[in-house]
Amino acid sequence: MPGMTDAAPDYATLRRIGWPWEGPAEDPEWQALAAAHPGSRPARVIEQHRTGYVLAEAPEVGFRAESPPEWMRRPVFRPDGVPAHERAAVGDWVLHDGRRILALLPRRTAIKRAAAGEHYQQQVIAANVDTAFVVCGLDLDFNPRRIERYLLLVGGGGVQPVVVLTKADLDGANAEAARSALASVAALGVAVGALVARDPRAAGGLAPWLAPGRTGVLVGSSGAGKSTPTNTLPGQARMKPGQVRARAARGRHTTTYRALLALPSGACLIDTPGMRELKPTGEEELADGGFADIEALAARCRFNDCAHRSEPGCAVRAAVEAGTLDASRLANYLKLREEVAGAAHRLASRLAQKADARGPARKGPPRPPGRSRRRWAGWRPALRSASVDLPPPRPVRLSRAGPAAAPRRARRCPWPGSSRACRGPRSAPGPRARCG
Ligand SMILES: Nc1nc2c(ncn2[C@@H]2O[C@H](COP(=O)(O)OP(=O)(O)OP(=O)(O)O)[C@@H](O)[C@H]2O)c(=O)[nH]1
Ligand SMILES: [Mg+2]
Ligand SMILES: [Zn+2]
Repeated sequence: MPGMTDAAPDYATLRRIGWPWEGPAEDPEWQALAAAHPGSRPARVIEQHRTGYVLAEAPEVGFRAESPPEWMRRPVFRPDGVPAHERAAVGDWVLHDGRRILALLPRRTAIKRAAAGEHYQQQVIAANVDTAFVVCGLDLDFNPRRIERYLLLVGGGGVQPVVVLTKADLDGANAEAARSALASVAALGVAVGALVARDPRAAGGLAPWLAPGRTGVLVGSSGAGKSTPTNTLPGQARMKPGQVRARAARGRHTTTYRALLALPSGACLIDTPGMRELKPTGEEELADGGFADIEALAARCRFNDCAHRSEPGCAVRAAVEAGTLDASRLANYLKLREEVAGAAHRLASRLAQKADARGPARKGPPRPPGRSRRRWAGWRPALRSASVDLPPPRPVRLSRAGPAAAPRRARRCPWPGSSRACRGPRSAPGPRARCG
């Protein structure tokens, strides 16, 4: 906060908004940044507006902070520019001097999408989150293909997805039919639950994933019922009027910016505005994004480059014919695979341009930007609320492990020499090799 930069950070209080350690940062990259900014303090981004950020060092005590000058320029993939995804987003930890943000601390997870527009950009939807609640109404909003798209972006960011079907109370809502439409996703270990978001007990249904120190994010289309449970969370005051904008025509409130709420449980929950476009960034792995079963089948096709359309010996089409794979899910997989490949191509050419513009002074090829990490991915929540209709949490990985998973074919890494874990080219299933 302004004028408070000389006191040491209060880590016990920071922990209530998700600080990952008992005391000072234990991550060497965080330590190095702190050393580079003597006198700076860590804070979490709790609100992200078009005009700037609100940071917090404690629950419910936010303060506005200016962005670094280089973030005020148009985001570009140029040596002198900072692309959008390398700027802070809600959920990020930053270093500040009480007035201005000095540095963005490395993320452990990030849910990203490709930003709309002519030039390739990535937009961070939420950073440092453990669980993403993919909220979908059991009304006209219900669309398994759209949920699969969300799972690709969520799983691709190293975040555990949970599908939350709302409006189970509406006439015509058929939770059972919805569950069976999502059976393949549930079989990969994704919890799928239905609830009435308006029911005060609904928020309890999310509690198993909101243990102390954890951060969840609500994503889904506008009107799906993302904000409604945040108003009924135990001990949670209703959203302040300033946080929502009345949508007079339909008489409801639309969230207009991303905001992090510190819950009395010690967890954090990020509410986001509804998203219309969900384009992959090109960094996603389809196997981690809810298609591990199809990727495993694809490894058994006769041809390495099988397009799963009309080739002989295609194990994927055989599964459709045998009735074990839904044809529309396969069509969605093929569409998303093409989008991921297209985005990966655009990303690679942006990185190459950036490296060229830097000139020969820089050693080695470019690093993939802002790659999310899974450093703390092994966590499993232990709590379970009895009053709701959500199954218990399951492990993070969406891939089907064990003998069912076919061996992946090795391919060359597009970013050799990178110190980050490389996930291989995105256009087809590949190994999670470490570059070197
Ligand atoms: N009947 C019923 N209505 C619900 C339920 N959940 C949400 N609603 C209603 O749906 C409308 C939209 O809910 P919100 O929670 O504001 O939706 P949102 O996903 O936050 O929407 P955006 O902020 O625009 O992205 C409100 O009028 C809610 O009262 C539910 O489970 N059952
Ligand atoms: Mg909302
Ligand atoms: Zn095939």
